[in-house]
Amino acid sequence: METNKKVIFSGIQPSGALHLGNYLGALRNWVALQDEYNCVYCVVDEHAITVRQDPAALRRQTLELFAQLVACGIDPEKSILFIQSHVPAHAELAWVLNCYTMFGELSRMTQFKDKSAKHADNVNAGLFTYPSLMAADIMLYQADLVPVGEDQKQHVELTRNIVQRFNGIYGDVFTMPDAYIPKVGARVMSLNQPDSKMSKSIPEGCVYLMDSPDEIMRKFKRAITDSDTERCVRYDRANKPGVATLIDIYAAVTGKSYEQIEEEFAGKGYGAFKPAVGEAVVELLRPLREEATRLLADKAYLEGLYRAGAEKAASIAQRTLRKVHKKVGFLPR
Ligand code: ATP
Ligand code: LTN
Repeated sequence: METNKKVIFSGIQPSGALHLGNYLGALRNWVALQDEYNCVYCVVDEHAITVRQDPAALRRQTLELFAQLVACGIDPEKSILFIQSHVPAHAELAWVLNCYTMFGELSRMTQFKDKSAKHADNVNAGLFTYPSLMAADIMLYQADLVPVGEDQKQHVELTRNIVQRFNGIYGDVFTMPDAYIPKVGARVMSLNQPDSKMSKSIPEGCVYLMDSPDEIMRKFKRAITDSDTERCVRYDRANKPGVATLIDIYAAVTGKSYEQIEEEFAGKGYGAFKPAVGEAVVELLRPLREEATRLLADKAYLEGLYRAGAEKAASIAQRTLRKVHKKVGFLPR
């Protein structure tokens, strides 16, 4: 890694297919930041098993996600791209950090509360300590910035607390990271439940990167708008949440402001607006889907990429882990 550049770290779970929320909220930034920073990007399969996964499906989704990240523009020559379980230092540092993370802190995490309500039959210790593994991911690479969607802000805040606590005891071991949240696209909402974030757990309202153009158009045509009689394209999140969701997506995809969008569709109604948003998304995703399909046909090439990525990641991670082991008082190997 070049020494004069700041470090970026981010991760994404292979727990399902990549969707428009992931792309606009996080991935697009991952790509944009590659020239200016030393970027380290990770497919976090260890995080994914905090909820039950089918092993064959997890393997397939991990490879597919890896290919999709490359297709979206993560360049393995510029950035380090790897799979979390291939670098054992993540699990090793997470154990140490668990001993510097408080039960009360973890209990306050909204993702833990949400996921333990959703998976009430499997509230396992990994789901609870998930944020210490995420902190380990970030801290191993001494990351300055963590590009994520709004929902992950609380986890980055917790990481900051752990850094402060650890450094307070042992001196300057870790860099203090900051969350990097985009201005548009930070929280893409579900097309059919506009008060929930777009998520693979609500598949009807979720547009996947690999959806066919027909499927994307179908989802946008069925998107919830509202029943007011004026049927006018105007941004009003409180009273017209469905329309606001579509305007937000259109703004994030085209770069237009709310005012420009309202003007563009003045007097046209939802019948024209919904397919226009659909078409913009189809064109955004088309080249990404085609490139991912092409890459997935060459498994040997992808294997070569993730092996090389893990090697580069491990050498940085190992350096931090050795330092930590020394600080906490483990005998050197
Ligand atoms: P899901 O809710 O679909 O299970 P997730 O948040 O559990 O998604 P990841 O796939 O790990 O899981 O998310 C990867 C990145 O995408 C994170 O940075 C997250 O903040 C971002 N992200 C996820 N959903 C959205 C959304 N609807 N809008 C904006 N960003 C999002
Ligand atoms: N918790 C995140 C995924 C994640 C991550 C990370 C993001 C795991 N480790 C490190 C940024 C940095 C999620 O659920 N989206």
